[in-house]
Amino acid sequence: MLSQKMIDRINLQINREMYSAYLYLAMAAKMNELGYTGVGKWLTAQYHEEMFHAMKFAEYLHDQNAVVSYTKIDSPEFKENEIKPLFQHVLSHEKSLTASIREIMDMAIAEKDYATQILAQWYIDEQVEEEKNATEIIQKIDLLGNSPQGLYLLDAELGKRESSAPLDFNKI
Ligand code: OFO
Repeated sequence: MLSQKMIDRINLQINREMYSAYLYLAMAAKMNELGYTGVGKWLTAQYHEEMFHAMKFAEYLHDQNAVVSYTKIDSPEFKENEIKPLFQHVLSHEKSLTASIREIMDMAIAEKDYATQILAQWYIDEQVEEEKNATEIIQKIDLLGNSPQGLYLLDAELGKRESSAPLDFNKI
């Protein structure tokens, strides 16, 4: 059984994951508008990943007989309309999510809540991957010298990404 404090904190995290999904969807729209449809596809896949993260937390609350609260999602905020600053924003956003997940782990450890520790560990591992993905894209942009030809090739490569997020959350 989860503490009310933990239930509230996981519900807050669900909102943060959904905000992340919304942010990446808005970024995808901007990139598509600018003709970077490969980057748009990558960001849309990222949107699906974030929705999966939100739904995984919601399913966990259901499994623990706790109430899921879906609260207001803020409007996505970003102003970047170039590839490199955009991915720098993605990376810093992912770092903020990592810090947020670590708070859940810290709380779970303090409460001796072993089930939530195992769940939080899944997200901690996922965050290593998410930060790595954004970092590698920034490195590639630097290697290509941020040139138009390089960005064209990068756009084509990023457009190959398919979301691996499962969409069959039938309990939610
Ligand atoms: Fe991109 O991360 Fe969710 O948690």
